[in-house]
Amino acid sequence: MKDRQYLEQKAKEIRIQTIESIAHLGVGHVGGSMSIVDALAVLYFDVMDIDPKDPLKADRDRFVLSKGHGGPAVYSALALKGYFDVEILKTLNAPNTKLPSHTDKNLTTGIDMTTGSLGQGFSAAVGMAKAIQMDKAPYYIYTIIGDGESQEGQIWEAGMFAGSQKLDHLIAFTDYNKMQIDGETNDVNAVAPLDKKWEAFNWHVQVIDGHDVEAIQKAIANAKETTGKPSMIILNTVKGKGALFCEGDIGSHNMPVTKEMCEEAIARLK
Ligand SMILES: Cc1ncc(C[n+]2csc(CCOP(=O)(O)OP(=O)(O)O)c2C)c(N)n1
Ligand SMILES: [Mg+2]
Repeated sequence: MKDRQYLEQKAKEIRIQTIESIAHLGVGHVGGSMSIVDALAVLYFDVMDIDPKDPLKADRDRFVLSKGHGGPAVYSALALKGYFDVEILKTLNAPNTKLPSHTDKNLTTGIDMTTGSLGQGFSAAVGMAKAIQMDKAPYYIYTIIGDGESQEGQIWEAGMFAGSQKLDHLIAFTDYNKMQIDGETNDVNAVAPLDKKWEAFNWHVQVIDGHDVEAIQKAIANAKETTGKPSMIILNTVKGKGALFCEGDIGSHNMPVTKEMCEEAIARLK
């Protein structure tokens, strides 16, 4: 198990690369990328059984970013992990890029599912978890959904299936940043109480600080010990976490980022 200092350093590096790549393009999904960084640091640098030198090895753990617009943060984690050169991050969403704004398994080494249409990635993750169960395979499927995404009916259809099928190698996270594209999630279409909803669907539920790497490590360990149920780890997060110019702002969803904003935010992170 990696220690807090190491994982916080990795999270910082992912945040810096994410802001830099979005600033290089000039616009992007800062808010929903930055809120999942700590979970990504734990998954990619401590928990997941993956090998950047053998990205398609059969028994690897899988990660599905169902809220596919957070792609820039995943690309930063992949580059820092060694899947491809960090310089490639500068091609984010450029013409003919291998790093489109939303994750695409056919373009990017290390991406396990194409996502972006909210709700669909989660269904794919549930299907992968069913396959593991049928194969009696040892690995795990990790997935992150958004709180706004949780308004999609498809989430609950797939969630009901996973609970009833006892898919205990599925470990999901909700990025509960309380905001979506144009407002507060509970104003648009209230999702609370998320914990009780998932429990009612036969999921093992934990609610934690989504920016505390040790809490994330412990929750995943706890989820792995739970048999007969899929796990939902609700991450209380702040949209735009670590991006000085937009932390906690609804306007952080998809926004312009200038060189100056980038430099100031990175100086603050360091
Ligand atoms: C099916 C579908 N409807 C609408 C959109 C447009 N969209 C992209 S992100 C987003 C808001 C999602 O909110 P949330 O899941 O809370 O994301 P986060 O706060 O993490 O950015 C919307 C409506 C989409 N990608 N897919
Ligand atoms: Mg949200």
